[in-house]
Amino acid sequence: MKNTIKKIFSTSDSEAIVQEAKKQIIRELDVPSRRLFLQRGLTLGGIAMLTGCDISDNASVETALGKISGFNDRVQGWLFGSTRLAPVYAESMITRPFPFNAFYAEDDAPDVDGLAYRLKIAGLALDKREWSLLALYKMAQVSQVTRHICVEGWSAIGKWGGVPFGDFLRLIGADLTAEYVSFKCADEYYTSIDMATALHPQTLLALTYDGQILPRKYGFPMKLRIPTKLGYKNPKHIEVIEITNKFSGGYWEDQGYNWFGGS
Ligand SMILES: Nc1nc2c(c(=O)[nH]1)N[C@H]1C(S)=C(S)[C@@H](COP(=O)(O)O)O[C@H]1N2
Ligand SMILES: [Mo]
Repeated sequence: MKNTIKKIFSTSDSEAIVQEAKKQIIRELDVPSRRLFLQRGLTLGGIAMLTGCDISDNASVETALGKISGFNDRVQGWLFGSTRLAPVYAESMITRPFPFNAFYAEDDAPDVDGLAYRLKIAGLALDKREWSLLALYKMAQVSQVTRHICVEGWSAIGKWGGVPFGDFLRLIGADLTAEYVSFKCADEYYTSIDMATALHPQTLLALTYDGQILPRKYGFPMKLRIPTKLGYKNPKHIEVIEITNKFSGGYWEDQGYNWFGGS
């Protein structure tokens, strides 16, 4: 994003500025919203209206571009209402072996001590007691076979089991009118999601993978499995869950990935 802005600023031709801004805007939109725009006809005037910026001059291009990602979050929030279900698959379609991905190599995945582990609850919840792994395992579980889509260009079908996250949030007396739920992980990873996604019926506090206790590489002891979102919105090795009205971004989101990250 920064390089493109520099490129825009270094050109003196205003038509070139507009064209470059338009290309950047299209690149910034995720596939579903891009499709929507193409259907409705993407015009620069439309973009200017939506961002509230006149993008015909240099100074306002930066402001307009800065607003695109937030705008994209709102479009996606509207496109992917909390009732839209992700496709589910037959067990025979599970991808074996299921890929590992993280910002480090598989051998460096955190080695969390399951006995000492305590899940911490922070922010807007009535019951902020810590959870042992055993207490989590005792809760009613469901499982589902869904597709994980990574923004890096691969997807794979897997089977995750665990507690519907909405059930868990209700159980701890979370403020369901709060804007966000954010996650801190054992490996310095972090992300946050909107409350509608947290309450989505397919969003799981996942404790198992393919019928086994969640393996270390896939996020032991616990991850959030959100089949309506891209891979980077699915935090592994969760240590702290916070219910909050404060926006807190995410590991990849803070480096430019779209925050909503719908799939
Ligand atoms: N804690 C943690 N969670 C994470 C990541 C990470 O590096 N650390 N990477 C994310 C990304 S980009 C992807 S694609 C998935 C990969 O999950 P998998 O290893 O189960 O395939 O985890 C997501 N959650
Ligand atoms: Mo990813």
